[in-house]
Amino acid sequence: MANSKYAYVRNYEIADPLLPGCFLICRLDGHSFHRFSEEHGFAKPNDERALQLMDHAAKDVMSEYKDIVLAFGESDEFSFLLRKSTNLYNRRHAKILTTLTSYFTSCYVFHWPKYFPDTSMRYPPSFDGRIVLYPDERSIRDYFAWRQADTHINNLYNTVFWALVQQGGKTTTEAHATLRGTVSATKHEILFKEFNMNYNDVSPRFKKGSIIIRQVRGGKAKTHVAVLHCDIIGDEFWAERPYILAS
Ligand code: DGT
Ligand code: MG
Ligand code: MG
Ligand code: MG
Ligand code: MG
Repeated sequence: MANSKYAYVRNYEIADPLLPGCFLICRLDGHSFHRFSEEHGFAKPNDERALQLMDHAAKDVMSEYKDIVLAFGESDEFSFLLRKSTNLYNRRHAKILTTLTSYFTSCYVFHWPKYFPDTSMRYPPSFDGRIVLYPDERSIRDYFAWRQADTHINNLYNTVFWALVQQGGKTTTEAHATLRGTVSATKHEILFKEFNMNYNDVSPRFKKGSIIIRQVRGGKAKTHVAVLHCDIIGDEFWAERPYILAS
């Protein structure tokens, strides 16, 4: 009663439902991780601990939100696919986006000491987030292909770039200049000829990113989440797991 003359303000809250029948992809990305990675001494080009921490936070998100059927991570980002018929929080845009983003961020901070036992956090990290709706299976497959192709392109560039700097004694400006306009075959060749490095031997985690799926354990109804570093662009991944896009 006492509140009733104020309650009209509630009417200013506008509903923000996400279109039904569409797949949802929520992508989170570390805010200013160029700085965060520098300040916390991440190894270049890839810090295994930092990537494992990202995977751990993403696994926690998937364990908490059962409607996430697939996740893909690289660098400071993670993408989560929610099944197209999800009714999570009645498909309220802000509710889904903010809870996933804040839960991921909390898990990242919560697990930090496990992966960086000798480095205390110098300031609190944050992640931005967005949700994009996709209408069909083709666009979902192309979305994940886009992210994994990005992983590969960036990793090849960064691997050669840091080899030129760390082992080749070039400045960062010189290394950028050396790589400007080079095709992928040339980058492979520089690695092999100048640094005796075969790109094929680079860890699949760095080349392919992290794919997180649900797996059924021993025929029981119980599922657990598993991290893979495999190809997601070709048909095989999807043909083996038709359930990912089925519901
Ligand atoms: P943003 O996302 O617009 O707020 O800005 P940034 O700085 O987060 O830029 P972004 O997300 O495009 O690029 C990711 C940054 O994170 C990039 O500067 C390199 C850094 N980073 C990510 N993973 C690693 C790693 O494993 N090792 C190192 N050294 N740096 C990393
Ligand atoms: Mg970022
Ligand atoms: Mg950016
Ligand atoms: Mg990023
Ligand atoms: Mg409340």
